[in-house]
Amino acid sequence: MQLQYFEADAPVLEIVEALRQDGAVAVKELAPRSVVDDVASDLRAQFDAEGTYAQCEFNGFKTLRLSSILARSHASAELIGHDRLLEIIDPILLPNCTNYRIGSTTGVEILPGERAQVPHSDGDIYPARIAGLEWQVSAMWALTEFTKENGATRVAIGSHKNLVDGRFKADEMIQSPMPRGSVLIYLGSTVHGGGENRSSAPRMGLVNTYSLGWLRQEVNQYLAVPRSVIEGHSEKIQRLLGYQTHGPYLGKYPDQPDGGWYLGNEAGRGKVYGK
Ligand SMILES: O=C(O)CCC(=O)C(=O)O
Ligand SMILES: [Fe+2]
Repeated sequence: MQLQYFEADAPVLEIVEALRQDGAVAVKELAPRSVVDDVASDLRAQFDAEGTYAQCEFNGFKTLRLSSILARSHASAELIGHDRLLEIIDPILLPNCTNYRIGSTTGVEILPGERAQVPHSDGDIYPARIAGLEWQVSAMWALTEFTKENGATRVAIGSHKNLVDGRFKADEMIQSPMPRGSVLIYLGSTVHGGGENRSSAPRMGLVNTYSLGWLRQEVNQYLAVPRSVIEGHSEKIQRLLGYQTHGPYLGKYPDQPDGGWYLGNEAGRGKVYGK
């Protein structure tokens, strides 16, 4: 079992085909170096100040985490709303929704001495399964280089096709070493987990999930990202965060026109992202 790696300018459809087939794919150095530098430096001190809140058996006790990244790093919007990444996600999610949105944005810094994270499928936050339908897609950006020694994410290739007793099962986990600025994309059903950090330096990543537009988002983004912050982001990011309806009716705000959104474009029957 091997993870397929693509260059940043590889044809989107080839990347999507690999993602569909294997349940995971890596795109090398997709992010501009300056954006990776900015996001990593925005988050670094915050990891130290607030990063222990989610420590537990599942996440480990030597891993720092940060949630609500758009509220912590303006530059993170360039990773979260990266056009090529969204072009890869579109054909996975848009057949089953009119638009999709961010479920969670999480900084993960695995410190030296951390053991491997419990293998899991991120889509298991939703308590049901429909064969062949993905609830969400995850994108893990390497903010430092990911190596086999420092805890590169482990993935079970093909596990998204291995549904046993209502859960996806992994036969074998492989690691996903990749240069800084690369992104590992995996389906909501794909079994994966953070790796063991046997090195002497932290491994920093940013993992964002994108879920079907008619699902409850993993994190309540309307509370997690203050309105004053979201107003400073682009329409694309506002829509991705959920400031739009799904189809004409779902998630309406009073007096909002069908299919519209209420930040920045009161009148808007603007295009639905991805259509
Ligand atoms: O840190 C990693 O490599 C994976 C993290 C992860 O799977 C998660 O937070 O759900
Ligand atoms: Fe995960």
